[in-house]
Amino acid sequence: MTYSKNESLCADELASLQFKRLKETLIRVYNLVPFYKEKFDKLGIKPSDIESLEDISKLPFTKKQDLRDNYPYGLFAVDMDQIVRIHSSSGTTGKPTVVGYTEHDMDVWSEVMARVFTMGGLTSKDILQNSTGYGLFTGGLGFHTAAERMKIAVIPSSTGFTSRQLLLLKDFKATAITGTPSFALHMAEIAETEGYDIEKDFHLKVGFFGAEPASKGLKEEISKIWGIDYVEVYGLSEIIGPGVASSCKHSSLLHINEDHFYPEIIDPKTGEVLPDGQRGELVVTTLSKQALPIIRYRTGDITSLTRTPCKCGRTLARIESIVGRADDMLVINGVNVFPSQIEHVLSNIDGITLNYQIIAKKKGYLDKLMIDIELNENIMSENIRELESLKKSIQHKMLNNLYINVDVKLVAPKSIIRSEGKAVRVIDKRRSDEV
Ligand code: DLL
Repeated sequence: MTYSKNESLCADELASLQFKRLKETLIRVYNLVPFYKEKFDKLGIKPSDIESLEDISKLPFTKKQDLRDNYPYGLFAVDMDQIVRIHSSSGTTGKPTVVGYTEHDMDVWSEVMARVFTMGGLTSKDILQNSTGYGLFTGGLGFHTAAERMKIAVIPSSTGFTSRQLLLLKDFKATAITGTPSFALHMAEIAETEGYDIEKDFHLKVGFFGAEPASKGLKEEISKIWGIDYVEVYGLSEIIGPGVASSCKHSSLLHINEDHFYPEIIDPKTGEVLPDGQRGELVVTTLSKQALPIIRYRTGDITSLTRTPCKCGRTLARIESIVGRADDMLVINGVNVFPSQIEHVLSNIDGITLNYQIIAKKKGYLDKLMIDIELNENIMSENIRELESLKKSIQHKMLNNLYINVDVKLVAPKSIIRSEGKAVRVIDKRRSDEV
């Protein structure tokens, strides 16, 4: 079953809808967003020069930095009185990326998310425990709005507070759950230590997981432990939030809602468009967004695209699960963190140097971020209380700026190994720690 007829259009119908929407989007950005007018003019391109979908490769890319440079509303194509929702992510230099939605955009978002729920078999008879973070992050409210649209009883439990989540799960008899894959496993672990019988105490049949990478093994484990179908959800705030793509019951590949989000795979080094089946960086152009239309957004996510038919009957192209990132962004329990953000926070603190090392590890099923930071020679203090308070203040600043808990270790000057070439700032041990 599909939610919308656009999920199973024939190739010609889809292409003509995409092209019509692309033209509207190009006219919109050219006339309403000075950033795009300038970029197009520099390349000598007018919207009318784009005569086919393939011509999209003539258009310039948009990068995360472009959103930051135009903070907060510089890339919006509507007046503020049209905006009904604002979300935002943490920023590299204190400047977050800000995304806005008109009523129409909210409608598109809840529609694509309703497609996701339909893929997982949800109907108005279901009860959904939404264990995804609410707030500026697009996850929680992205799921929530679509659940209300489908008249699903939604429990806005947000993330964290594991014992309470388990209590709700049992007593409120949720049939479906959302969250990050790592939180799903963490919950299962706590359920076991707290003496729950997962099979008897809970009523879940399906889970919707995303916001961070999960290996095939991890997904299978979650399905097995909870006894549920695993629907993978992919998305990013700059494009809309969750709901850009999701997996159906017939395969682990994710159908991309390409009637709204036009996908391309490029070579991240040359920018050249790659053929179907080849891995590269996913680039997305929004086809129906009003508030923040984006042309050829470089997601940084590495995947491949296939147009082979799927047993479910949807004709939408599919991407494989994200296999990595083209840049150095870390995804920590669903929260995006760039090493440069960490360095920015550290650069404003007295008593430490900028010789540091970031270590990402697994603690149980959750991600843990640790930072070893060299103390400044002058502050090298024997006073444990002073050091403890410095450490706490750094941890506090990290939480305020990056929205994650970081475990800080202050180490002696010159104790972090220097490398001859590029400094090794990040050690990601999560793959080897994987359970
Ligand atoms: O993570 C939106 C989302 C919320 C998706 C809930 C799914 C579920 P951002 O915070 O902007 O938005 O982060 C986007 O997270 O570029 C990927 O690197 C990563 N990501 C998102 N979904 C997946 C996934 C939300 N299924 C960034 N697998 C993206 C791997 C994912 N990585």
